[in-house]
Amino acid sequence: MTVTEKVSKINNGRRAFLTATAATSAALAGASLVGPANAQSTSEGANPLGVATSDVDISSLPRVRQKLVAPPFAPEHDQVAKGGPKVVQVEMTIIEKKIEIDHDGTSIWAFTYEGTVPGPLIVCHQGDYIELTLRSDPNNELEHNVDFHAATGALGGAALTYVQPGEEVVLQFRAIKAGTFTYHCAPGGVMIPYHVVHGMNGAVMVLPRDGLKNKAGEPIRYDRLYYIGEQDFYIPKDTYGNYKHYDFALEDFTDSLAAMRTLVPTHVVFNGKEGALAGDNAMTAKVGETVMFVHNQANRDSRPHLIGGHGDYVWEQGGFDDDPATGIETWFIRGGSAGVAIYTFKQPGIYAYVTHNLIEAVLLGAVGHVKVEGEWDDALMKQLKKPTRF
Ligand SMILES: [Cu+2]
Repeated sequence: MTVTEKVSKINNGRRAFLTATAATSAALAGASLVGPANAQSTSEGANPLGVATSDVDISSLPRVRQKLVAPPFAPEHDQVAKGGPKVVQVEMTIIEKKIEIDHDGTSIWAFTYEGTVPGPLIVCHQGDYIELTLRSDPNNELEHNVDFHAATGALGGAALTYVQPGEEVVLQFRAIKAGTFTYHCAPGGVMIPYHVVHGMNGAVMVLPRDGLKNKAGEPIRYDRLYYIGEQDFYIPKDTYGNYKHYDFALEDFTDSLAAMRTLVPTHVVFNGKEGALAGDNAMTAKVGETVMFVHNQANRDSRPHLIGGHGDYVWEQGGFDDDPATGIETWFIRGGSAGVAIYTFKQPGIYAYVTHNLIEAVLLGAVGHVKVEGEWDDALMKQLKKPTRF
């Protein structure tokens, strides 16, 4: 079967998937880019600001352009919203590109939003509208789209964002839930997991308008934010057990599906490549600084743990309407979600940020570092005797 025939077959599979999904016929027939928020409003009722969604004249709202940045960083944003709801305009270009994923030069034809794995973090406040212009690079081979778990209806927007190479589409959705949410490509059928495990996922953070709070209602603020996208890869091997290399996107399709069916990843890495957040690429902080870690895993469960530190406040399911867990050691990120841990560093040194399946961390690559500067506090830890023969 040629690549074209394969794509055609896959697209037919996608249509079958869509017709089997209850949401779609109405969504596909009725949704337009002009009025989806209004159309949804009657069932949404009051929004968090006490304003019915149907009463919002979107065209009169302030429009702000958010410049997306490469992970592990976050776009500039206010932790407490200034003013009422806004339209937050973002642009993403889908780029298929060959990337190296480990120190041995193992490669994959990745499907990316904005050229990075994970795709960039988008930040807004609850009640804001996100207006996404999604483009597919003309040099791409495949059809792509995006399913925002932060969005409501039309398969998270997936049904309204299919783009072929060289096309662009504009989607607007209202961020009605506060929290961190995965987004990922979902073109249909087997192409959904195939694209997701080729790097095509990212996260949206929807902050409460009045900012984050602890259980007592006191404000929680952060000095830095790091955005970690954990990616499981399933790289096919040849008969000698060596990882295979491919010359173009989709060439790995049959081999890749066979590797995916094992459910055993060959690589579990942070930000697209073994070591992307370790050593010279370590995240940095200072003693006394409060750091937010946003951890996204679009496909598979994970157990983030900061070795030598804690999660002071953790929303492991990502929902900011819930009270954060406090003072915990390891948090659980369900596949298909993003969660948040906040920690105020108390000691200098190198911390390892891992998934505490330590086989995956050490053998498969899921290790990052946080390099923290500052004064050591003997009251918290002190070596009372150096190693000596007893
Ligand atoms: Cu895709």
